[in-house]
Amino acid sequence: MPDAGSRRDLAEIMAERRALVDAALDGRLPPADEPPLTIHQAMRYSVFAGGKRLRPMLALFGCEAVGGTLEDAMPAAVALEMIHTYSLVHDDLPAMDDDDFRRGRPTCHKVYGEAVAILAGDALLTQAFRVLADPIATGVPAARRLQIVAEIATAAGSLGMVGGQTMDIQAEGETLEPATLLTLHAKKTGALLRASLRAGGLAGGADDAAMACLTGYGERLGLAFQIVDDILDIEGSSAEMGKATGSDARKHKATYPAVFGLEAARRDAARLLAEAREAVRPLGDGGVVLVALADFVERRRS
Ligand code: GRG
Repeated sequence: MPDAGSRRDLAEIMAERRALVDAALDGRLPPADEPPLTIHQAMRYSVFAGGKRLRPMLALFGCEAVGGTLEDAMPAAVALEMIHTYSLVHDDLPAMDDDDFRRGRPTCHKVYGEAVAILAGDALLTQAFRVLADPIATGVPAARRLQIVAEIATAAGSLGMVGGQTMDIQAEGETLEPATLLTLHAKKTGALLRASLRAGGLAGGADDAAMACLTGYGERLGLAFQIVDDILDIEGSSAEMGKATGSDARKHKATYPAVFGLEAARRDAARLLAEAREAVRPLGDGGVVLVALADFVERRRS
């Protein structure tokens, strides 16, 4: 476990990376004064509403862990945050989770209406792939960039996040088998977190062994992140989370604590994060920030 000093270091590193990611997002989103104004303002409203920027961090740290540069991973980092934001905008719609608050602000459809929120999500997803396809944005070889596109598309689509969201909606009010819940979590939340690490590794030129380390870390961190999210929905404050808490129970959602119990949820999150730290130990010094990031996920309150 890193000491208080290395935790402070991680906070500083994350703040610095966050500023770079936000500047890159700003540069890759159409300006707010570009017609049609409403769609571009809605896209920016949701992207810049806050958020931890966890997926960009994973891509940047994954790339640096295998010897790549921040510039190598920045297109993937930007694309991943655009896709993640689109998923939140659509998830909050009345047809899905019907939430009024996200990232501490009224949700996109509350401000811009449902039609524009749907279109803002669509446009963020599309722009993500525009960023990945931009040849001038990076020195990463074209073959690697194609692998990154495939990696992220697979994770975001019906075999990954969209598939997990479909399972989630269909499971409302149902009692899920433990194995089905694990599949749902792996797809809905885990797939994009895993892809963030792998996209970073691909951008950084990782060999097979290093990719295996990042993949093992990403899979464990992804499930632990979702378990902690489920626990925070029970125990967290809505002020810290920036959205309503207690909504899983209200909506009879299949969650990890509901299926396995709260104590098992806490224990399993801790075990998975310990395994995640172990998975990147072979990367040596390169993996130190990823080890600290696992602590961040364990301690997070939002
Ligand atoms: C609508 C296609 C589609 C997918 C939605 C990710 C998702 C699928 C829904 C979000 C619902 C949810 C609360 C999932 C739990 C885990 C999760 C993804 C939390 C939000 O991610 P954070 O905590 O958010 O990284 P910030 O705001 O910090 O970026």
